Amino acid sequence: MRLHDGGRAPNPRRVRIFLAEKGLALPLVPVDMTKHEHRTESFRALNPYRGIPVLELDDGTAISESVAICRYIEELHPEPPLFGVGALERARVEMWNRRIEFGLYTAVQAVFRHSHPGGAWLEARQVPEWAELNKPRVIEHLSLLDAQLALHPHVAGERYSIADITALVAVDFMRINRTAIPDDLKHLLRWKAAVSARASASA
Ligand SMILES: N[C@@H](CCC(=O)N[C@@H](CS)C(=O)NCC(=O)O)C(=O)O
Repeated sequence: MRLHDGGRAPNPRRVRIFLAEKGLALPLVPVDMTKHEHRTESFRALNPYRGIPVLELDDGTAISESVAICRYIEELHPEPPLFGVGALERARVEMWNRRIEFGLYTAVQAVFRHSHPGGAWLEARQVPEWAELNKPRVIEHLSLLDAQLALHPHVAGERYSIADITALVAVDFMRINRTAIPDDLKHLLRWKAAVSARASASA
């Protein structure tokens, strides 16, 4: 099994952190997006959607989509559980992971892809207005997360989960846009310090 990885790209980092939390190390195959290595015919054979990460199994089966890869790893290595335990906790982890991915992460990504020079080649055309419209959405999603973290130590509740991983990757990705967590979001800042101190955060 090996992971087609992308260095500083956020989605591969989600899987690397997940693996680190499980205490697993997989061989990494570097894919240099700046050299368009994910757009070659050989990569397209692995993932026609041309995104990283991709988990390649020993028989050549390719699994893409970060959450699908993490679910596969979770099935093989259930401890520690990162998708929740029991029906309610699993639903909460799913809810928060989707909220963060489709809310905060998507907004941060839109700002990057439509305003940062490094995002230009990823889009057919950068639309700076779309970046501007997404900047307040980032702050709105951070505030929603802060409200949740006022009540719970972790994003989906009492236990560290994949939702914390997605949130950390999204928050760290804000750096490229020079967006900081507002000082008044104290709960979010407390959570960020705690999850960043975990060994997995350096993955
Ligand atoms: N939904 C996919 C997204 C994969 C994705 O878009 N990855 C980015 C890197 S973070 C990528 O490969 N982008 C290449 C492109 O947009 O051309 C996942 O969760 O893995």
